[in-house]
Amino acid sequence: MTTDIKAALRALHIETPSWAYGNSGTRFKVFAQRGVPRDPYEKLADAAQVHAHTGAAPTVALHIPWDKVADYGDLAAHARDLGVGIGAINSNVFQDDDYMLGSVTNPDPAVRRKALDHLLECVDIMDATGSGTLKLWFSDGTNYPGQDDIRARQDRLAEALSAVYDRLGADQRFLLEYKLFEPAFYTTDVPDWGTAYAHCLRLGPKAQVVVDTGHHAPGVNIEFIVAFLLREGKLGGFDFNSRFYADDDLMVGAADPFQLFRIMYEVARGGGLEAGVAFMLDQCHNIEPKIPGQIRSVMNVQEATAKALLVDRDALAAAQAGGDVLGANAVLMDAYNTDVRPLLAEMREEAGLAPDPMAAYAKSGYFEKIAAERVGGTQAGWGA
Ligand code: PSV
Ligand code: MN
Ligand code: MN
Repeated sequence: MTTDIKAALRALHIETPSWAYGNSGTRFKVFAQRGVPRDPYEKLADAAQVHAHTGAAPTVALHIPWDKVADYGDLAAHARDLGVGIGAINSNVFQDDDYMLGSVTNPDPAVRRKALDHLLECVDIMDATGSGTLKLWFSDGTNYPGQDDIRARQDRLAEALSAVYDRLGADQRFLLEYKLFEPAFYTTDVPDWGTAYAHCLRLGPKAQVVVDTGHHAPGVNIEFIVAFLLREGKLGGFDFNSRFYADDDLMVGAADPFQLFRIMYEVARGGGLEAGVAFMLDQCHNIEPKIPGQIRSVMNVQEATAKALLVDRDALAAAQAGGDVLGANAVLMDAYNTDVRPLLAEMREEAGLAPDPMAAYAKSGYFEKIAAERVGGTQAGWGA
C-alpha cells in the first residue's frame, strides 16, 4: 500500500506559473522584492529551483505576452537545459485598451479579430515550445444590465472557440477557464463550469474545462464539480490557489487544506491522477518570498494527495453500501487526519532529494545569489 502511494506521489507533477516569480500585488500596491527575475529566462531559472528541490514541478506555464521573447524555441531549449519543460500557454486578451468591452465577445468585429489572432498566435507558440496545452481565460462580460446582448456574446464566444479548436494540432488541447466575476461585475461570459462545459462539449475531446479553485462563489462544492467533470472526461486541469474572499490567489492549501483533500480524493477516485489532468498553480506571492511560496504550495498539494491516496477505499465502499453514514465519514477523516509528512520525506529521500525542500532551498544559497545579481526585477504582469 505505502509503496503504491509513494509511486503515485512520485508521478504527481505540479506545474508552476511563470508569473508567480515576478513582483505582484493588489491594485493598491505592487511590492518589489529582491532577486526577482528580469525576464522569462530568469523566471524559468527560478522555476527550475522549485523542481530541483521538490522533484515534482517539471513544467512551467507561460503567459503571453508577459513572457514574450524573440525566439520561443530558444526559450524552450533554455528550459530543457535547466531541467524543466514548458507547460500550458496562457493567453492574455484582457490587458489592452481595445478589450474594454470584451475580447472575443466584443460587439466590434475588428476587436474580436484581434483577440482571435492573439489566441492563434498562442497556438503557434505551443508549436514552437512543444506545449500541448492552451489555457483560455476571458475577462469578458458586462457591468450594467442591458449593456450588451447576453445571447449574442455567447454566439461570438462559440465562434472564436471553434476557430481556435480547429487550429489545434493532434496532440494539443485547450482548457477553458471560468470565473464567477471580476473584472466584469454584472455578467461574465464564462462565469461557471456549466458554461465552460457546454462550449467544450460541443467542440469535442480537445476542449476541456479547467477548474481554478479561487473562481467560485463562497460555499460552492468544488469537489462535486471535479467529480462530475472527471466522470464526463472534461476535467482538463486545475489552477490551484486558496481564497478566503474572492480570487485571492493565495497559496493552495493555505486557506482550506480540508477542501484540497476532498478535491484530491475525487481526483484520485475518478482516475484523474492517471488521466492527463494538469495540476497547475495560479498564485501570486505578494508579501511572501516567491520561490519558497511555490515550494510550499507544491508540498501542500503533495500532502493533500497523499492523504487522499490513504483513504481505505474498500472500507469506504463497504460503509457506503451498508448505509453506515458515520463509518463512511470516519474512513475519510482517518485519512485526512494522518500526518503524511514522514511518508513524503521518505519518498523524497528515496528519490535522492532532501526530505525538507523548504530547508534545502534556504540552505542552497540561491536566494543570496539572485538577490546580489538581479537588479530591477519585473512585475508579474498586472498593471505592467
Ligand atoms: C484570472 O483570474 C486567472 O485566474 C487566469 O488564469 C489568468 O490567466 C491568471 O489569473 C493570471 O491573470
Ligand atoms: Mn486561473
Ligand atoms: Mn484567477
